[in-house]
Amino acid sequence: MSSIIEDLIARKVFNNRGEETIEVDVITAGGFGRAGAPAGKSRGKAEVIYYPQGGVEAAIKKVDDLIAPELAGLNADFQEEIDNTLHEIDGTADLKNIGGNTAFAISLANAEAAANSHGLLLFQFIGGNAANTLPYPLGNCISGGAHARGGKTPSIQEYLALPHGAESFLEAQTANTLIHKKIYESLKKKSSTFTGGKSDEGAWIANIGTDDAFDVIAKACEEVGNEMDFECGFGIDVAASSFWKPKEEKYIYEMEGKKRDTSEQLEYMRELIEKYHVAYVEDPFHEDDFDSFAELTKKAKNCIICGDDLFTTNTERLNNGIKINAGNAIIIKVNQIGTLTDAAETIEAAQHNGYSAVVSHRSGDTCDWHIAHLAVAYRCPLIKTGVVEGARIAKLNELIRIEHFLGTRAKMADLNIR
Ligand code: 2PG
Ligand code: MG
Repeated sequence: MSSIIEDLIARKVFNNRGEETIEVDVITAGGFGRAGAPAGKSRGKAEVIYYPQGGVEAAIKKVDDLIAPELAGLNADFQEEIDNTLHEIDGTADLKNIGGNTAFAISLANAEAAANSHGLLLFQFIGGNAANTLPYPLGNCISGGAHARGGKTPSIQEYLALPHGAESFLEAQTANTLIHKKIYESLKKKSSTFTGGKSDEGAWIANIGTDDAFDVIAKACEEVGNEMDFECGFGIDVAASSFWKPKEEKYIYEMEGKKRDTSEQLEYMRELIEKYHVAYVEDPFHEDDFDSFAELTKKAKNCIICGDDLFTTNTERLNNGIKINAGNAIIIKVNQIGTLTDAAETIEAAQHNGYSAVVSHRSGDTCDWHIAHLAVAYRCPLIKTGVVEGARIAKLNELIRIEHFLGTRAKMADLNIR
C-alpha cells in the first residue's frame, strides 16, 4: 500500500509578487507530492476565501493540528475521499475555516503524491493512456486594467497571443516568445515613456490606449505568423468587472475618457471581434451579467467566449450559464473553488455541455507546474500561463517536457478556430 498517507508538511513560501503563500508536502509510504498555492489580483467575488483569519500562519497551524492527523492513514489514490475530508473538516461553503488555498495545496500535493507512489507522472495518473493532447498556450503580451498598477494603460486586462496554427506545443511557445519580443519593439516606437516595464505575468505595461494595443498585437501576430508559416491569432481578457461601475451602470474606459453602457459594451466587443478577428474573449462583461454573455455568444462567430469571474470554476454558476448559452468556454482555476475534485466536476459539466475548459495560472503564482499536467489530463484545448517570467516558464517548460515524453503520440488539441 505505497499510497497510504504518512504525513503532511506545510510551510510558508512566497509567490512571484513576494506575497506569502502556503506550500504543502504530502508524504506517502512510497511517494511524495508538493504543491504551492497561487493568488489572484482581479478576483471573482464568488471565489472561495484563500486563508482563515490569521493568514498563512494560521493555515499552517490548521494543517498541523487538524488536517494532518485526519488524513494520515488514508489512501492518496482516493482523491475524492481526501477532498471530501477537507470539506468536512472545514464545514463552510467558501472554505473560510481552513482556507481555499490550504485546500488547494493539499489537494494538488495529494494527487501528485498518488501519481508518484505509482511511478507515474500526474497527467498519466489522472488522464490515463489516452491523455496525449497538448493545449494551445494563451500567452499574455500586454497588461492593462487591474494588472497594470494604475497609470494610463489599456482598460482591457490582457492581450493574449494564440498561435492556433502551430503543429506542436514547442512551436506554439516559440511563436509566443517571438510575438512578445516584437511587441516590445513596437511599444518602444509607439510610446516615449515605455521603458520595458512588465506586469506580474511578464506582459508589457505601456501608456497606450485600449484600441492601440489591438493594433500592436495584431501586427506582431501577423508578422510572426508569416515568418513561421502558420496562423497566429490573439485573444483578450477584458476582466470587465474591474472597470464596471454599478452605480453608473457603465464600463469606464479611463484612458480614452469613454463610458459604455451594457448595450454599447456589447456592440464594442462585437466590433472588436470582427475587426481584428479576435479568437478568444474572456470576461467581456461584469461577473453577474450572464445575459450579455449569452447575447455576445450568439452574435460572435468563430470566437471563444470564456467566463472567468463569471463562473469562478463553480459548477452551480456554470450551470446557470449553460441554461442560457452564456459563453462557450470556462476558465479553470482550482484555487477559485478549492479542491481538485471540485474543479474536475466543473470541467466534466463544461465538457458534457460543449464548453471548452481553459486551465489557467493566477497573476500571483509560484513555480508550481501542476496546471500543465491538468491541461493534458483533462484534455483542455487551451492553457493560460503567460509567455515569460519564472512562474509562467515553469508551466510552459513542463508542457514542453510532457510533449517530449509523449513523443510521436503527442498531438495538439482541436481548437476549431478558422
Ligand atoms: C485572470 C487572472 C489570470 P488574476 O483574470 O484571468 O490572468 O488574473 O489571477 O489576477 O485573477
Ligand atoms: Mg480572467
